[in-house]
Amino acid sequence: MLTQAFTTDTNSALITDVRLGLTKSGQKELPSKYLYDSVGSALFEVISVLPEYGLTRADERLLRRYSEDIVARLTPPTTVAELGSGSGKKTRWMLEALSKHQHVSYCPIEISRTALNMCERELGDIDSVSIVGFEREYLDGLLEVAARRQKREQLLVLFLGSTIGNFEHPADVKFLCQMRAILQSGDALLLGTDLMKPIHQLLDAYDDPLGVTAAFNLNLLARINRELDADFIIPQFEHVARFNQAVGSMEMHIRSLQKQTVAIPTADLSVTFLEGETIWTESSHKYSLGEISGIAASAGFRVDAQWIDEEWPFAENLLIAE
Ligand code: AVI
Repeated sequence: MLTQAFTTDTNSALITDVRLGLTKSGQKELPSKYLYDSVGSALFEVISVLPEYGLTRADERLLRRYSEDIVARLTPPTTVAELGSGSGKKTRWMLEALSKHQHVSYCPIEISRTALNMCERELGDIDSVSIVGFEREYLDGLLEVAARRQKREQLLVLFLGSTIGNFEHPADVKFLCQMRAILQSGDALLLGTDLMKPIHQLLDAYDDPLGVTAAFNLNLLARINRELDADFIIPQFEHVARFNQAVGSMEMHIRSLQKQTVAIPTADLSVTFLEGETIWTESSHKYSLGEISGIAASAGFRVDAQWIDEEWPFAENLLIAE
């Protein structure tokens, strides 16, 4: 049941980030969060069912198999906040397991209204679950959820799908620290992390033969055309996926196929691209188990339990705030 929604305006933030990212000296870049407008969110849903991209299915398998075990380790009553709920499909297993024991308040936090709507449609039928969506940046949303919690209620934060890997290190640790500062001791964080796997498998996953990931990436330029009235000619750019060995992350870039100048009137900007120059649009870190314990500890969490998918190396980590 959808009880309420809180909304915000992201357009001015997009203008600021486009200005900053495209006028930087050296590597141009755009924050990966802007990949998820309504077109991008729909394309990501398609990516998650591609045979080459096993991440989402691994996450789902673990939650389907182990949600009862995860719930058994919580200390109810528990309120659930989810950062970046996406379609909400994976969350069903957790909410169903938890709602066998208590009424559940579920607070998805998303900057995409489309994703929030999908999530509310997907999960709105579960008995004993009330949904309050927050159209917010993750930490702003979490602050609001934390402020509304009842005394003695445990907060369980779901941060699934290895979205943490999209924060470039050490921003991932900084983000976990900021999250920890909002939580109380004993609160829980269920953190999904994609694990390191053979590089050829990663390259296929991030540059699939159907070109869905390419469309997902290039949509960022199309979005800037739509929202900031820019004149990117999309076929003059191409999607690039590469593995950065030094940091253990997959990267997505958008490469300019020729020298060209693009006008972005709403941002009061004109940007020249050299032939072959790229815009860095996403990092996706692939963790080792040791690394996960390390980042958890430096952010003030202990690893309570881990569940690992063998088919597509991926870990679900239950972290408890110390
Ligand atoms: C959402 N995030 C964890 C995905 C990833 O794998 O890093 C986004 C994605 N980028 C390309 N394909 C999927």
